[in-house]
Amino acid sequence: MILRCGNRNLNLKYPQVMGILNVTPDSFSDGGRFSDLGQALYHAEQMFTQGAAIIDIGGESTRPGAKTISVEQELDRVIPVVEAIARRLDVLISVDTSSAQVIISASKAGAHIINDVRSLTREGALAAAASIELPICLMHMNGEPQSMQDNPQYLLPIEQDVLQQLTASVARCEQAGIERQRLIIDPGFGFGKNDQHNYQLLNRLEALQSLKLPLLTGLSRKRMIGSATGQSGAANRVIGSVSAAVICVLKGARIIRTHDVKETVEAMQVVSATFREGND
Ligand code: 7PJ
Repeated sequence: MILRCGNRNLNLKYPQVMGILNVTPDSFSDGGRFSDLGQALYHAEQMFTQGAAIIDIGGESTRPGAKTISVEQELDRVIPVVEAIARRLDVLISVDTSSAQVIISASKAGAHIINDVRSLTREGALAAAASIELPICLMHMNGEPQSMQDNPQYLLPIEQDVLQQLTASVARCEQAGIERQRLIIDPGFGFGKNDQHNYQLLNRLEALQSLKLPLLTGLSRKRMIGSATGQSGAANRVIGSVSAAVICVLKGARIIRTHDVKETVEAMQVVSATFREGND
């Protein structure tokens, strides 16, 4: 129920909102507007004021077809932002990275959570994660970002594939010395999944509760939202995204990753008010 994040605690009895801070020049939904340090800090402060418990900083775009960047470029983009936020805001800092060097440097710079869409499969990432003491988010992905949306296929029902892959990732982490209580799981909406896969997964999301680990979901402004609402522009997908976030939380998710913090926090306040009157 309480996740230890470095020197801080995160209460997962109630849903918590993770605001997305992209420091990439090509992230699809905010188009690199926050690539400069001042802008990044301003956006982080705004999300904090709106009620984000966590700010998720990403320097490498994982959108389909995005260019890979060097570790040096990623460090240059991400670490100054981590340091600046750690100094100024009383918020948890998550770093969206797959690189061993960034994991280590982010931890030293004041990060509280590591969010790796590749689940520590890049060279050195597993050992890097074992050498620090922060929670790690492991995500399901089918394929690699470059090609994952080229006709994704599953042999098993999708939630079973997701559960199997996450179970294997968790076991691999435990074998490497990463304590189970440091792990967070994420089904990876949109990562090697077509619209039908994504909605089947959302419908059966409670299947992931069998791992008994904190569940994070990110559907914010994704294509699956547009495909249900007909909204092609990312900024017009807020209501659809918030609706999906509410479904996730009712099916067990406790961390919601979003671009739209104010709207998502309000929805989560209604969910929390409801949970508070429960018996558990
Ligand atoms: C996710 C993420 C997600 C986690 C991105 C986007 C694409 N990390 N990073 N879960 N998505 N843990 O925001 O549309 O779903 S990047």
